[in-house]
Amino acid sequence: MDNFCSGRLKTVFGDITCLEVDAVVNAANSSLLGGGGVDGAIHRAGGPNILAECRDIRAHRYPDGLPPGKAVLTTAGDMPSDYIIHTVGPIWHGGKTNEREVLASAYQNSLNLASETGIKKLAFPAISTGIYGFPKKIAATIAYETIIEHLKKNSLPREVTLVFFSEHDEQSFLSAVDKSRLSV
Ligand code: AR6
Repeated sequence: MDNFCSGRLKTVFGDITCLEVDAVVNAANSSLLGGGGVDGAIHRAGGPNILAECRDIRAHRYPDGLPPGKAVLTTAGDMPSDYIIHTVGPIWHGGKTNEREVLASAYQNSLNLASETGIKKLAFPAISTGIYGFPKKIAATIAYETIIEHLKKNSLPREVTLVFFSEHDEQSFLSAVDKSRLSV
C-alpha cells in the first residue's frame, strides 16, 4: 500500500469487491448488464439487485446504453459498500480516437457523481486496462492527474483508493506517476 496527497489518495492491490468504502467504481460496458473482469466480480459479489437497478437505468435514462465516459449510480447490493458508480471506459484503438479524453471523462464524471452524492470514501479499479486494452502506464497518468485535480478543488470524496489486481500493477502505477509535484 502507498499513500500520498495528505492521505487523500491511496493505492492497494487485491479484489475491489472486498473493500470497505462508501462507493466502488465499476469498469462497466455500455449495456450496463454485466460482463467479465471487475464488472463480473461486482455483479457476483453484489447480487441481482444491482442488475435490476441497471436495467431500470437503461429503460428510463439510457435506452441506447451508457456512453463511454459517463457515469451512473446504483446501490451495492450485498457488497460492503453503499453504492456502485458504473462508468464505461474507452476501448483502446491505438490512441487516435480520443481514448485519453474519454478515460479522463470516466474518472471525472465518477468523481463528480461521488461528490454530489456525498461519498467520503471512493475506490477505483484501473478502468479500461483489462479487457479494453488501454496501456497501463498512459492510463496511470490520466487517472492520477484527473483525481488529483478533483481533490484539490473539492472536499469530497475525502479519500480515493486506487485498487490494482496485482502488486505488479500497483508498482507499475507508482513508477509511472510523479508523486513529488503534488500536494492537496
Ligand atoms: N478487483 C480489482 N481489479 C480487478 C478485478 C477485481 N476484482 N478484476 C479485474 N481487475 P476490466 P476494462 C483489474 O477488464 O478493461 C468487462 O467485461 C484488471 O486487472 O475489468 O475497463 C466489462 O463488462 C484491469 O487492470 O475492465 C466491459 O465489457 C482492470 O481491473 C469490459 O470488461 C480493468 O479490467 C471493460 O474492460
